[in-house]
Amino acid sequence: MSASNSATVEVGADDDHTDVARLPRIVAVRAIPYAIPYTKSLHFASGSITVADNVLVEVETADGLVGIAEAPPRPYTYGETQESIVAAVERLFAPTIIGLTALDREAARARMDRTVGNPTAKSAIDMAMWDVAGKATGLSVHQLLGGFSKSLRVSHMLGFDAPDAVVAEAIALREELGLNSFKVKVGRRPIDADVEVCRALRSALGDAAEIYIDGNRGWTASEAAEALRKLSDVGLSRVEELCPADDVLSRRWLVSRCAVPFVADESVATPANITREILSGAATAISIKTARTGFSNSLRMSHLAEGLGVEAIIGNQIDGHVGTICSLAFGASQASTSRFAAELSNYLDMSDHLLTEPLKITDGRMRVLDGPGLGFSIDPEKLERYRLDR
Ligand code: MUC
Ligand code: MG
Repeated sequence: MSASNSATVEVGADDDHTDVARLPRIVAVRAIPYAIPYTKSLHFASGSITVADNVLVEVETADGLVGIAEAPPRPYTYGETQESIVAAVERLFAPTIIGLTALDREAARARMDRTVGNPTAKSAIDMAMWDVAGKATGLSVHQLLGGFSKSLRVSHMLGFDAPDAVVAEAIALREELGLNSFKVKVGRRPIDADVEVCRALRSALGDAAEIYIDGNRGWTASEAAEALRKLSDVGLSRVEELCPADDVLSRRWLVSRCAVPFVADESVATPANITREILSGAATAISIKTARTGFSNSLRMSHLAEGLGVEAIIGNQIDGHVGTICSLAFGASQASTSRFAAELSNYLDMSDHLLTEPLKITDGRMRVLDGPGLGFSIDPEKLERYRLDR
């Protein structure tokens, strides 16, 4: 592509740039749907998960290196399904990515953004490109992203259940893995069911445990205000999406009365969303999920949060094992996201995984995998067993 005199500039990487990079070009982008059941399903105000029906995305370069990431379909959050992710990757995005190198991430982003939506499909491609760039250079993605810390404290998401069952789950996780940070799903009606769960958790776990809540837009602003009033002595560290961001004025009213950081999660799927939500008073902190912003946009999200002076927490898109590795690599790479417990552990509820080596949580922390790339390998026999396209 050459510079033109006209006002329009073509979107894409130019040939000079890719020659300088001297990385082999991408020759294939594949989408592999698979399904692994959960042993314990997760229920929350906007939906539930009983099976990890994710899509593994592979980006292959001319020298045979393969970068891998995965996309979790969350129709109740982004409108994507497993089938739509496969179609978007194969039909819309692969043709625009093939021919680029793994370092042409900005060109890839611009080309994919000609299509609106599809955040997890785009993000899986972005992260697979980072993985293959790491493999090509012999460096870990975590180092390439910033490499701030070697491990993260882990926080676990607790779904809807009776108080006794939620307490038993949290205690078991603390005893077995040293977890002491818990995000409790709320947003049920009447609000007292959730209030009781939080109270029971605090009394069972003691003052040292971190407890915070996520409403997934389930309550109105006034229901959320009432719940916060009833929970005022429980010691929540923060609250998340208690009511819809689209209830613009009542959400602002709620946030202005909230004594702890109010986290925007599904309302900040893009960097522009952050600017809008934070500057309009609709939130005072953000959740970063690599499943929806990949690594390239997650960097933008964390830098923007830093610039705006708000806290950024690594959230969990109910990630599978590959998604967890991506969240961990990114979260530990930045000083701002390393400060807080990251939501990394819900893969524990899956009945199996695709990796050659299982993930580990020790003393409540996860250590980043050494590279190159993201540092994991897929077990071909397991993939054969769980893939849905054969
Ligand atoms: C979360 O933090 O909200 C549930 C729905 C979704 O989009 O993500 C999960 C977890
Ligand atoms: Mg959330």
